[in-house]
Amino acid sequence: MKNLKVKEQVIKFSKNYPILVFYIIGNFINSILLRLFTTGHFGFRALFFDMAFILIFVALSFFVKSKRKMVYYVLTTLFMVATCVANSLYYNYYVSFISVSLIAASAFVADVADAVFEVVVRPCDLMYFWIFIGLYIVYKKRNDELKFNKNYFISFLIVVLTCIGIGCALPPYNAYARLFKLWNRVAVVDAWGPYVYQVDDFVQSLKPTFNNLFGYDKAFKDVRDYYDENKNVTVKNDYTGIFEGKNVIAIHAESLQTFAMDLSFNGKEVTPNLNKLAREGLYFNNFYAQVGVGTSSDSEFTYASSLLPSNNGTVFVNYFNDKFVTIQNLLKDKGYYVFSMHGNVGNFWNRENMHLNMGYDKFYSKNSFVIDEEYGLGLSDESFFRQVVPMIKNINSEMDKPYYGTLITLTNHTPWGDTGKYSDYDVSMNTIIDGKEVNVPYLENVLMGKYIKSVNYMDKAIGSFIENMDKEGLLDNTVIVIYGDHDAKLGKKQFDYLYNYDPLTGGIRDQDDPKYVEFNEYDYELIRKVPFIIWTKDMDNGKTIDTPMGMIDVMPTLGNMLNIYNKYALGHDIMSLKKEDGIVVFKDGAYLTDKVYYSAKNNEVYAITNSVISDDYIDKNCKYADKIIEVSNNIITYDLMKELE
Ligand code: GP9
Ligand code: MN
Repeated sequence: MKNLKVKEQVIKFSKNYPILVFYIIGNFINSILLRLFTTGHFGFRALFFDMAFILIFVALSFFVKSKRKMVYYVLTTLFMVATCVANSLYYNYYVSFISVSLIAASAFVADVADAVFEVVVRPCDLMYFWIFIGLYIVYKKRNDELKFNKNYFISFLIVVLTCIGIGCALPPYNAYARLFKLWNRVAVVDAWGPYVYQVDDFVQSLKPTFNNLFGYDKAFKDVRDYYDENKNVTVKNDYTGIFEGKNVIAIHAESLQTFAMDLSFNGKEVTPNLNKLAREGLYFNNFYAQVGVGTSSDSEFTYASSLLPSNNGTVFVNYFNDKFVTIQNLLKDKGYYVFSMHGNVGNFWNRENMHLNMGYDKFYSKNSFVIDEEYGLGLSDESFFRQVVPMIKNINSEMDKPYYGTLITLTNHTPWGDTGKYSDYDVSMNTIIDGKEVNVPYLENVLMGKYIKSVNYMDKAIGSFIENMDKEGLLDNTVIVIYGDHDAKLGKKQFDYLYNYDPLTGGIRDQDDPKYVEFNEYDYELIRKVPFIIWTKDMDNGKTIDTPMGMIDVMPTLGNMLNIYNKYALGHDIMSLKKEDGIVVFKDGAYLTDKVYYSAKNNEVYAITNSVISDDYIDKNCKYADKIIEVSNNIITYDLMKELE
């Protein structure tokens, strides 16, 4: 009887207030669409929170004046639609959800907007706007008005509380921890829905502003306890001090991925120069960048400090005044001249401020160069490296001390639109069709092909740089370090072109084709590795190190060779680590060892070898990953190094 009454009430309400009903259903559908267009997860638990969120807006509308009500519906819908569109676009690029703390970094994202949009905009990303058309049509037909009605108001509150109650009772039970920590944004959207996520993100982004009000003492105690329990003891090994007092040139190679080094087209290697350096020097071939939204700048930060990037905003932009122990600062203390060089403007990623804080004596940015050739984001790598040699020569002769320099490349930045102007590297394929040798385009017309051409160009530029440095006698006492700063953000489909191109049809092979090469979502994660090479002119018998290693391990590994030591490093000296102890922790709680890739967003283990994996193994590494992320975030958010040092 009572049920019938409720049903009748709902029907009556729907008839009387079609705009409101459309508002509820429309925004609810959009939240589901967002999940389907991004993660593809339906998120049963999240449905209750989406509904509760929308109904809270409805309940609040009782307090809005009648004539403003429609404006209120439109504005709140705009907020929800903006959440959906922004996240939909963002997910395609970063495979995560957007953060308001990015607003501070948006200037840099805007600069690479061409790249973003070339890769990501799909019609479905804009589909959420349908709701405004619907609202308009319903409004034109019926301009109903919901006046304050105590019974309705209480009913809405009851439904809101019921939705929240049911949602909270459903698994996963670590959803609360994830909501508070906000490292794994995908899992937060899965469990709480996009609207709750966005509010959570907003509240969390205010945390740094109020960090003295809450959390400081606990964060400080946790971090101190961590270092007390995990004392970093220096372990001497065969590499300790081998480069002490030598000059170092570190090349930050934009978007250079390891897989490109393993490829050849028509008998020509893509990266003959890098391959030569890798063969002769120390080559870390199982190395991953650990970046967040700060991409290039995050990798610079993690390389230098052996901390993970921030989960709230970007260190270079939001925490550039914090104190950090870095390779640059430690070498400067040892009497080095420390500099960086980059053909882009100095304020990009706020480098002009952050580089000084990191310990660089000088940042030679765009205005230190003659801009005589521009591709993509700016000064071409060839011109950059050509101009850099005499600058280093000056430093070498004028400074009466060793130097450490970071050279940041630019041309290989997505979307490689200018490759036609600077590369004639051939990515077509000669093949036999019907007994005749024919040439088919293969990667000529796809993004993967442009990327390969561009990597070949960067390789050439680096090759000439090494040659010119040698001609000037600048390699005799100098260590060359090369690292790929992060993956190139090529979509998974591009790897289908690479591995599953069918020369007969010019398309991609079907999964049931016997020649189809399996390339799943985890293969895609694993192929994100980037190279890390340490080379000197006199090295002849090279060594390849395949221990899983992250950017966070560079400082302890290279540091040991230079005889500098950072007791707050969270990474390890890879030369002292057994292969089975290597672990790469990613910012969202995912990790990789020599046996597994653990996906935090899917809570799934992907086995890399045939060895049996125990639950204990997974748990232990999950705890370790969480701890490293937590300690890094606490140090950054609360500027703890000031206190610790
Ligand atoms: C530009 C550059 C690019 O100066 O380092 O930054 P990214 O978009 O790779 O973070
Ligand atoms: Mn970069």
